[in-house]
Amino acid sequence: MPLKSYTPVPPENFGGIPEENARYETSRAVIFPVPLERTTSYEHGTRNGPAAIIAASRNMETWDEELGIETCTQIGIATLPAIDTAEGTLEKVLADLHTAELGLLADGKFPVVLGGEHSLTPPLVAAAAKKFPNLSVLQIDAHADLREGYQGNPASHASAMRRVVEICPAVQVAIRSLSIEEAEAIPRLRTKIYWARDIVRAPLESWIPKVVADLSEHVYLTVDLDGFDPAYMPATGTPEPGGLDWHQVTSLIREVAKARKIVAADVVELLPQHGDHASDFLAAKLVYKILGYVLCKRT
Ligand SMILES: [Mn+2]
Repeated sequence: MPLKSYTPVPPENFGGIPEENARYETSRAVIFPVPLERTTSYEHGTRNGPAAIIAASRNMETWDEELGIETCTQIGIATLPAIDTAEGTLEKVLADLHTAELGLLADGKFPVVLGGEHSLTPPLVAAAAKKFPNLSVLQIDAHADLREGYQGNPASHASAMRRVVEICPAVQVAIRSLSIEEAEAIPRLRTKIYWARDIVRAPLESWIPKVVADLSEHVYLTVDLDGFDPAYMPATGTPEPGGLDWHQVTSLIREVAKARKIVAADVVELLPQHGDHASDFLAAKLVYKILGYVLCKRT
Protein backbone atom coordinates (compact mmCIF):
# COMPACT_ATOMS: atom_id res chain seq x y z
CA MET A 1 0.00 0.00 0.00
CA PRO A 2 1.67 3.26 -1.13
CA LEU A 3 -0.09 5.32 1.59
CA LYS A 4 1.61 3.23 4.26
CA SER A 5 5.02 3.81 2.79
CA TYR A 6 5.08 7.64 2.93
CA THR A 7 3.39 10.59 4.65
CA PRO A 8 1.01 12.42 2.29
CA VAL A 9 0.83 16.23 2.36
CA PRO A 10 -2.39 17.73 3.75
CA PRO A 11 -5.31 18.06 1.28
CA GLU A 12 -5.28 21.25 -0.77
CA ASN A 13 -8.36 22.71 0.89
CA PHE A 14 -8.67 25.45 3.50
CA GLY A 15 -7.21 24.08 6.73
CA GLY A 16 -5.64 21.08 5.03
CA ILE A 17 -8.45 19.07 6.63
CA PRO A 18 -9.47 15.48 5.84
CA GLU A 19 -11.92 14.93 3.01
CA GLU A 20 -14.70 13.76 5.36
CA ASN A 21 -14.69 17.19 7.07
CA ALA A 22 -14.52 19.13 3.78
CA ARG A 23 -17.49 17.80 1.76
CA TYR A 24 -19.86 20.50 0.53
CA GLU A 25 -23.02 18.57 1.44
CA THR A 26 -22.12 18.14 5.10
CA SER A 27 -20.13 21.36 5.72
CA ARG A 28 -21.71 24.39 7.37
CA ALA A 29 -18.88 26.68 6.27
CA VAL A 30 -17.83 27.26 2.68
CA ILE A 31 -14.58 28.97 1.68
CA PHE A 32 -15.02 30.75 -1.66
CA PRO A 33 -11.76 32.02 -3.27
CA VAL A 34 -12.25 35.14 -5.42
CA PRO A 35 -8.90 36.31 -6.89
CA LEU A 36 -10.40 39.54 -8.23
CA GLU A 37 -8.04 42.34 -9.25
CA ARG A 38 -9.41 44.91 -11.67
CA THR A 39 -9.35 48.35 -10.02
CA THR A 40 -6.31 48.19 -7.71
CA SER A 41 -4.91 51.69 -7.23
CA TYR A 42 -1.41 51.21 -5.77
CA GLU A 43 0.55 47.96 -5.41
CA HIS A 44 -0.69 45.03 -7.48
CA GLY A 45 -0.91 41.32 -6.59
CA THR A 46 -4.05 40.86 -4.50
CA ARG A 47 -5.16 38.29 -7.09
CA ASN A 48 -2.69 36.01 -5.31
CA GLY A 49 -4.39 36.53 -1.94
CA PRO A 50 -6.82 33.59 -1.85
CA ALA A 51 -4.17 31.01 -2.82
CA ALA A 52 -1.74 32.38 -0.21
CA ILE A 53 -4.40 32.23 2.52
CA ILE A 54 -5.25 28.63 1.65
CA ALA A 55 -1.57 27.63 1.46
CA ALA A 56 -0.91 29.15 4.92
CA SER A 57 -4.07 27.58 6.35
CA ARG A 58 -2.84 24.08 5.50
CA ASN A 59 -0.03 24.54 8.03
CA MET A 60 -2.30 25.95 10.74
CA GLU A 61 -3.19 24.01 13.89
CA THR A 62 -6.88 23.11 13.66
CA TRP A 63 -7.40 22.95 17.45
CA ASP A 64 -8.69 26.33 18.67
CA GLU A 65 -7.02 26.79 22.05
CA GLU A 66 -9.33 29.70 22.94
CA LEU A 67 -12.63 27.97 22.14
CA GLY A 68 -11.47 24.53 23.23
CA ILE A 69 -12.74 22.86 20.05
CA GLU A 70 -11.48 21.56 16.74
CA THR A 71 -13.55 23.88 14.56
CA CYS A 72 -13.16 21.96 11.31
CA THR A 73 -14.40 18.62 12.66
CA GLN A 74 -17.31 20.25 14.48
CA ILE A 75 -18.71 22.29 11.56
CA GLY A 76 -17.12 20.98 8.34
CA ILE A 77 -15.36 23.43 6.00
CA ALA A 78 -15.74 22.98 2.25
CA THR A 79 -13.43 24.84 -0.11
CA LEU A 80 -14.81 25.80 -3.52
CA PRO A 81 -12.59 26.12 -6.61
CA ALA A 82 -11.63 29.76 -7.26
CA ILE A 83 -14.00 31.67 -9.52
CA ASP A 84 -12.52 32.80 -12.86
CA THR A 85 -12.26 36.58 -12.45
CA ALA A 86 -9.97 37.21 -15.44
CA GLU A 87 -12.60 36.78 -18.17
CA GLY A 88 -15.41 39.18 -19.05
CA THR A 89 -16.29 42.62 -17.72
CA LEU A 90 -16.10 43.54 -14.03
CA GLU A 91 -19.89 43.84 -14.07
CA LYS A 92 -20.19 40.26 -15.33
CA VAL A 93 -17.80 38.96 -12.65
CA LEU A 94 -19.71 40.80 -9.91
CA ALA A 95 -23.04 39.44 -11.24
CA ASP A 96 -21.60 35.90 -11.17
CA LEU A 97 -20.45 36.44 -7.59
CA HIS A 98 -23.92 37.63 -6.59
CA THR A 99 -25.53 34.52 -8.11
CA ALA A 100 -23.01 32.19 -6.48
CA GLU A 101 -23.50 33.78 -3.04
CA LEU A 102 -27.28 33.48 -3.37
CA GLY A 103 -26.82 29.77 -4.03
CA LEU A 104 -24.56 29.26 -1.00
CA LEU A 105 -27.00 31.09 1.28
CA ALA A 106 -29.96 29.15 -0.15
CA ASP A 107 -28.09 25.94 0.73
CA GLY A 108 -27.86 27.18 4.34
CA LYS A 109 -24.09 27.65 4.23
CA PHE A 110 -21.95 30.26 5.97
CA PRO A 111 -19.85 31.59 3.08
CA VAL A 112 -16.47 33.24 3.62
CA VAL A 113 -15.09 34.84 0.47
CA LEU A 114 -11.31 35.21 0.24
CA GLY A 115 -10.17 38.23 -1.81
CA GLY A 116 -9.03 39.72 -3.94
CA GLU A 117 -9.95 43.38 -4.01
CA HIS A 118 -12.72 44.99 -2.00
CA SER A 119 -14.97 45.66 -5.00
CA LEU A 120 -16.25 42.09 -4.57
CA THR A 121 -18.18 43.01 -1.40
CA PRO A 122 -21.31 44.86 -2.69
CA PRO A 123 -22.73 41.96 -4.76
CA LEU A 124 -22.18 39.64 -1.78
CA VAL A 125 -23.97 42.05 0.57
CA ALA A 126 -26.81 42.38 -1.94
CA ALA A 127 -27.21 38.60 -1.93
CA ALA A 128 -27.23 38.42 1.88
CA ALA A 129 -29.78 41.28 2.04
CA LYS A 130 -32.18 39.28 -0.12
CA LYS A 131 -32.21 36.44 2.39
CA PHE A 132 -31.89 38.57 5.54
CA PRO A 133 -33.90 41.81 5.15
CA ASN A 134 -32.75 43.15 8.54
CA LEU A 135 -29.09 43.22 7.51
CA SER A 136 -26.28 45.57 8.42
CA VAL A 137 -22.61 45.47 7.45
CA LEU A 138 -19.63 45.55 9.80
CA GLN A 139 -16.53 46.73 7.95
CA ILE A 140 -13.04 46.62 9.45
CA ASP A 141 -10.81 48.73 7.21
CA ALA A 142 -8.32 51.61 7.15
CA HIS A 143 -10.28 53.23 4.31
CA ALA A 144 -13.83 54.55 4.27
CA ASP A 145 -14.31 53.35 0.63
CA LEU A 146 -17.23 55.80 0.34
CA ARG A 147 -16.34 57.53 -2.94
CA GLU A 148 -19.25 57.92 -5.35
CA GLY A 149 -16.87 56.57 -8.00
CA TYR A 150 -13.12 56.31 -8.48
CA GLN A 151 -11.26 56.87 -11.75
CA GLY A 152 -14.69 56.98 -13.39
CA ASN A 153 -15.68 53.58 -12.03
CA PRO A 154 -18.63 53.26 -9.59
CA ALA A 155 -17.66 49.60 -9.01
CA SER A 156 -14.10 50.49 -7.87
CA HIS A 157 -12.69 49.09 -4.63
CA ALA A 158 -12.59 52.73 -3.40
CA SER A 159 -16.40 52.89 -3.76
CA ALA A 160 -17.24 49.51 -2.21
CA MET A 161 -18.86 50.87 0.95
CA ARG A 162 -20.72 53.61 -0.96
CA ARG A 163 -22.42 50.82 -2.90
CA VAL A 164 -22.98 48.88 0.35
CA VAL A 165 -24.76 51.74 2.15
CA GLU A 166 -27.13 51.96 -0.83
CA ILE A 167 -28.17 48.39 0.10
CA CYS A 168 -28.22 48.50 3.93
CA PRO A 169 -26.70 50.42 6.89
CA ALA A 170 -23.04 50.00 7.81
CA VAL A 171 -20.73 50.32 10.80
CA GLN A 172 -17.14 51.13 9.80
CA VAL A 173 -14.31 50.40 12.25
CA ALA A 174 -10.62 51.44 12.27
CA ILE A 175 -11.10 54.06 9.55
CA ARG A 176 -8.16 56.46 9.15
CA SER A 177 -7.96 57.36 5.46
CA LEU A 178 -10.51 59.13 3.26
CA SER A 179 -10.98 61.96 0.77
CA ILE A 180 -12.61 65.34 1.33
CA GLU A 181 -15.53 64.17 -0.83
CA GLU A 182 -16.11 61.22 1.51
CA ALA A 183 -15.69 63.29 4.68
CA GLU A 184 -18.36 65.70 3.45
CA ALA A 185 -20.73 62.90 2.38
CA ILE A 186 -20.61 60.89 5.64
CA PRO A 187 -23.34 62.84 7.52
CA ARG A 188 -25.78 62.07 4.69
CA LEU A 189 -24.97 58.34 4.46
CA ARG A 190 -26.32 55.34 6.37
CA THR A 191 -23.08 54.70 8.20
CA LYS A 192 -21.56 54.95 11.67
CA ILE A 193 -17.79 55.40 11.78
CA TYR A 194 -15.45 54.32 14.57
CA TRP A 195 -12.27 56.23 13.79
CA ALA A 196 -9.04 54.37 14.45
CA ARG A 197 -7.69 57.31 16.47
CA ASP A 198 -10.58 56.95 18.96
CA ILE A 199 -10.24 53.19 19.56
CA VAL A 200 -6.65 52.01 19.08
CA ARG A 201 -5.59 53.04 22.58
CA ALA A 202 -8.99 52.76 24.25
CA PRO A 203 -10.06 49.80 26.43
CA LEU A 204 -12.03 47.18 24.47
CA GLU A 205 -15.07 47.59 26.73
CA SER A 206 -15.27 51.33 25.91
CA TRP A 207 -16.10 50.80 22.21
CA ILE A 208 -16.89 47.18 21.29
CA PRO A 209 -20.33 47.17 23.01
CA LYS A 210 -21.19 50.36 21.10
CA VAL A 211 -20.27 48.76 17.78
CA VAL A 212 -22.44 45.74 18.66
CA ALA A 213 -25.36 48.01 19.59
CA ASP A 214 -25.12 49.83 16.26
CA LEU A 215 -25.54 46.56 14.30
CA SER A 216 -28.87 44.97 13.37
CA GLU A 217 -29.87 41.36 14.05
CA HIS A 218 -28.17 39.96 10.94
CA VAL A 219 -24.67 41.07 10.09
CA TYR A 220 -22.46 40.77 7.02
CA LEU A 221 -18.78 41.01 8.05
CA THR A 222 -16.21 42.47 5.65
CA VAL A 223 -12.58 42.57 6.78
CA ASP A 224 -10.13 44.56 4.69
CA LEU A 225 -6.84 43.36 6.12
CA ASP A 226 -5.43 46.91 6.04
CA GLY A 227 -7.72 47.59 9.01
CA PHE A 228 -4.93 45.93 10.99
CA ASP A 229 -1.89 48.04 11.73
CA PRO A 230 0.83 47.37 9.12
CA ALA A 231 3.08 46.23 12.00
CA TYR A 232 0.86 43.12 12.15
CA MET A 233 -0.27 43.02 8.53
CA PRO A 234 2.21 44.66 6.14
CA ALA A 235 1.02 42.64 3.13
CA THR A 236 -1.70 44.89 1.73
CA GLY A 237 -1.82 47.12 -1.36
CA THR A 238 -2.50 50.37 0.51
CA PRO A 239 -1.14 50.10 4.08
CA GLU A 240 -1.98 52.85 6.58
CA PRO A 241 -0.30 53.43 9.96
CA GLY A 242 -2.32 53.54 13.16
CA GLY A 243 -4.50 50.42 12.87
CA LEU A 244 -5.82 47.65 15.11
CA ASP A 245 -3.94 44.67 16.51
CA TRP A 246 -4.86 40.96 16.49
CA HIS A 247 -6.39 41.05 19.97
CA GLN A 248 -8.62 44.03 19.14
CA VAL A 249 -9.93 42.63 15.85
CA THR A 250 -10.63 39.13 17.17
CA SER A 251 -12.27 40.50 20.33
CA LEU A 252 -14.59 42.66 18.22
CA ILE A 253 -15.60 39.78 15.94
CA ARG A 254 -16.09 37.44 18.92
CA GLU A 255 -18.43 39.88 20.68
CA VAL A 256 -20.42 40.61 17.52
CA ALA A 257 -20.78 36.88 16.86
CA LYS A 258 -22.09 36.39 20.41
CA ALA A 259 -24.71 39.13 20.28
CA ARG A 260 -25.73 39.12 16.60
CA LYS A 261 -26.02 36.60 13.75
CA ILE A 262 -23.15 36.98 11.33
CA VAL A 263 -24.57 35.43 8.14
CA ALA A 264 -21.68 35.77 5.69
CA ALA A 265 -18.18 37.27 5.56
CA ASP A 266 -15.29 38.24 3.36
CA VAL A 267 -11.59 38.78 4.08
CA VAL A 268 -10.00 40.89 1.36
CA GLU A 269 -6.96 42.78 0.09
CA LEU A 270 -4.16 40.42 1.12
CA LEU A 271 -1.23 41.20 -1.17
CA PRO A 272 1.22 38.37 -0.52
CA GLN A 273 4.86 39.45 -0.19
CA HIS A 274 7.81 37.24 -0.92
CA GLY A 275 9.32 36.21 2.43
CA ASP A 276 6.44 37.52 4.59
CA HIS A 277 4.67 34.38 5.80
CA ALA A 278 3.29 36.08 8.90
CA SER A 279 0.70 38.11 6.98
CA ASP A 280 -0.59 35.09 5.04
CA PHE A 281 -0.78 33.16 8.27
CA LEU A 282 -2.62 35.97 10.09
CA ALA A 283 -5.23 36.06 7.32
CA ALA A 284 -5.68 32.28 7.42
CA LYS A 285 -6.01 32.19 11.20
CA LEU A 286 -8.44 35.11 11.15
CA VAL A 287 -10.71 33.20 8.76
CA TYR A 288 -10.56 30.14 11.03
CA LYS A 289 -11.31 32.29 14.09
CA ILE A 290 -14.34 33.80 12.33
CA LEU A 291 -15.66 30.29 11.59
CA GLY A 292 -15.20 29.27 15.22
CA TYR A 293 -16.82 32.39 16.67
CA VAL A 294 -19.78 32.34 14.28
CA LEU A 295 -20.60 28.64 13.92
CA CYS A 296 -19.36 26.77 16.96
CA LYS A 297 -21.52 28.62 19.47
CA ARG A 298 -24.66 27.65 17.55
CA THR A 299 -24.16 23.88 17.41
MN1 LIG B 1 -8.78 49.39 2.84
